[in-house]
Amino acid sequence: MKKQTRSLRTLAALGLVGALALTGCGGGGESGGSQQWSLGETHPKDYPTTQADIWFADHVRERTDGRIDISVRHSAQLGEEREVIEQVQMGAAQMTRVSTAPVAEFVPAFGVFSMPYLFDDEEHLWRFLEGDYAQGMLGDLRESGFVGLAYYEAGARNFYTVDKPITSPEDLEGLDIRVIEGSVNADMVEAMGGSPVTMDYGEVYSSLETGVLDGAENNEPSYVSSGHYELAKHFTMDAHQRIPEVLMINADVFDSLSEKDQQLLRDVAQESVAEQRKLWDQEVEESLAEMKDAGIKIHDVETTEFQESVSGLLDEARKGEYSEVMAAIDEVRES
Ligand code: GTR
Repeated sequence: MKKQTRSLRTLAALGLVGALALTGCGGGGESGGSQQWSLGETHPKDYPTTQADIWFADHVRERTDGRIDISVRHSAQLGEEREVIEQVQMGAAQMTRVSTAPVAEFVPAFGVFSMPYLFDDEEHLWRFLEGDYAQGMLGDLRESGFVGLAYYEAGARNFYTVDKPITSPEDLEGLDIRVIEGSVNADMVEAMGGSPVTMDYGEVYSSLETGVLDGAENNEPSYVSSGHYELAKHFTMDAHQRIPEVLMINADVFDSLSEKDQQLLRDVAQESVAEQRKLWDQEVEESLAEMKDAGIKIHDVETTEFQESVSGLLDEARKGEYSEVMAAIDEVRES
């Protein structure tokens, strides 16, 4: 039943988006006509990523004199992240802003961003994201039909639970914890001793409500804006992951543009990063204030035990498929 509902929704989205794209696809040349694109976004309108998407769309529209007209379809109007990525891959939607976690299902190299305790802090993450290696990874998205335009900030992910507070990895034992798509995320919770449940973001609220889940994990802005804080009132500051977001476009759509417009899209996307990061910092502060007002029990924990519980996972990754990228991340740490 769930599957059927989901595929019907995808079909509806495809029909709608396909029609939208066709009305405007006058070749996208600079000789007139406008391209109408859809940009899929899971978060509500006032969320920092959505606001940055809108900033990007407004500046692209302005700087192309309306030749490229991007409509930001926020609040998961086009479906959950995985389906939206598929739509962009097929060209049914043109762009999306998603977490790099589900992108790993399409381009496995992106799974590295889900590795726990990979980055020391936000500064370490951004020194890596702004460097050649990570910028090159945006280009690697092409192997699956995308062009990556920019990374956005998504803070640190933390556990939150309905009944039992998590103060050490042992507390996760026997708990069903929702994880974001991408196998590394399930491996992480398993290594810590919990039972991972991979589930769409949009299903987490009702699953916390009905007891299908004992908890989930996310950054403060998502925890608050999704309403999960109304149901899971223990929030553990364990900062187990820093998974950046990515803004990407269908590669054929991108290739159909003039070189000038391609550069313009890249430039505006890179410029939107500063805007997104500024909004992000504000939103984290506001979310923490809302959490306090709502009486959320915030557990400040020592992360050593959490880190130790996943050290095997990291060691394996360092020797295996992520050896090169993790060496690059370590190098940035030491530089
Ligand atoms: C948020 C992220 C979303 C989505 C969500 C999730 O932090 O911004 O794109 O991936 O997490 O947990 O599914």
